[in-house]
Amino acid sequence: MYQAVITATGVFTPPFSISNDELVAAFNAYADLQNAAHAEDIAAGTFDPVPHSSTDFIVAASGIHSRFVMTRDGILDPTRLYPRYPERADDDPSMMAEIGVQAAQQALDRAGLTGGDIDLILCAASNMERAYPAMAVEIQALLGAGGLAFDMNVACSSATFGIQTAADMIRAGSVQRALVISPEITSGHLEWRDRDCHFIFGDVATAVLLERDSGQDGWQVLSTRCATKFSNNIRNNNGFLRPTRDAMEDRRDMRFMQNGRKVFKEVLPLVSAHIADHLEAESLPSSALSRLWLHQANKTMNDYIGKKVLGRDPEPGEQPNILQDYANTSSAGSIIAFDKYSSDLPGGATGLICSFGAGYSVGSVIVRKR
Ligand code: CO8
Repeated sequence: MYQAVITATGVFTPPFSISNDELVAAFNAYADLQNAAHAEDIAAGTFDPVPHSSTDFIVAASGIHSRFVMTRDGILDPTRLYPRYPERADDDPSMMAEIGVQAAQQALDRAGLTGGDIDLILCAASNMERAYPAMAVEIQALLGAGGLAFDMNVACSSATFGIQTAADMIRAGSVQRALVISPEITSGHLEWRDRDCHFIFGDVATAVLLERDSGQDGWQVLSTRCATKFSNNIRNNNGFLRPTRDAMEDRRDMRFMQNGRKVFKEVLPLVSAHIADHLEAESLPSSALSRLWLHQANKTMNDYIGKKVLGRDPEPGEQPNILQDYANTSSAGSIIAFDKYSSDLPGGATGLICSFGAGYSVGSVIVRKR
């Protein structure tokens, strides 16, 4: 059996960002407009006033300070509060393919390879821009890659599930070089008019290049473990049956929905136990881990998981967060952290990439630097 090694990663960061203050100002202006328009209904008790959001709450509850977006157009307009992405012609590259290719090209350049060297492309993300043809096949064509390509959707865990899939195919010998690409345009799916979640997400694309191990520099994939457990607490009801419904109005549940408090409570023990079991199965004590690259949803969650896994408070830099700048980028978060905070580690260092989210789903990847 062959082994897989991560030889490069790439991150495409969108050119625009929105600070909490800008986001909250737009949301509060929207709330004021709504409340003025429904003043009589509010007085009659038939309309609940829209409460203001606050930067202090967002920072304290999540650790997020700002987020990157593919456009600011529309998101900060209090009469709209959702982005404006013009429709593209069928022959133009889709948005997801376009940013996925940029992340992939960065990884290829770093490894000194070209698209033609790749024989597996996985587009692993929480949303696909269309049902078919697969985004991955479009990316394969744009990169000039060979072999095969397909899409995977495991919400926030898509990238780690993609790494396991690619590593398994490399181990089995069916492919030699794979790109796991996670373009996350969360801005198109987020409900910017709901103060409970309007601050959570940001846009980005990441790419992970895996190759059959032939002694190259990089991170050996020592072990992968993925698991799922059904929950309705993070849900989106959009899908191909939607046009068959009699009521066709734009429903709230067609975008991101979550019961954040329940997710927080239920996912923490699930993830902590998953990582502990994975390490035990590999006979690795947590003290063997030089770094944790965790899913980037919430700073308090990461602090808790880090402490639980290591059995002590993580030292500064041992469990790097990027969510303060990027917010939650769904499947891409742990890969951004890995991309930005791994090159300083010495040869022989062992680390763990872990993502978790809707499904519920948890994926962990134990890697060792060559
Ligand atoms: N400003 C001011 N007050 C607010 C705001 C706000 N913006 N929002 C809520 N409040 C109020 C609430 O109304 C509540 O008031 P009250 O106590 O009077 O009822 C109070 O503040 C506390 O609210 P919460 O209990 O909701 O606050 P929490 O401390 O639980 O923090 C979080 C909310 C940050 C959402 C937290 O619960 C959390 O991080 N949970 C985990 C979330 C998580 O990890 N989810 C994973 C989702 S990602 C995923 O799986 C991928 C999905 C697919 C991608 C989709 C792309 C878009």
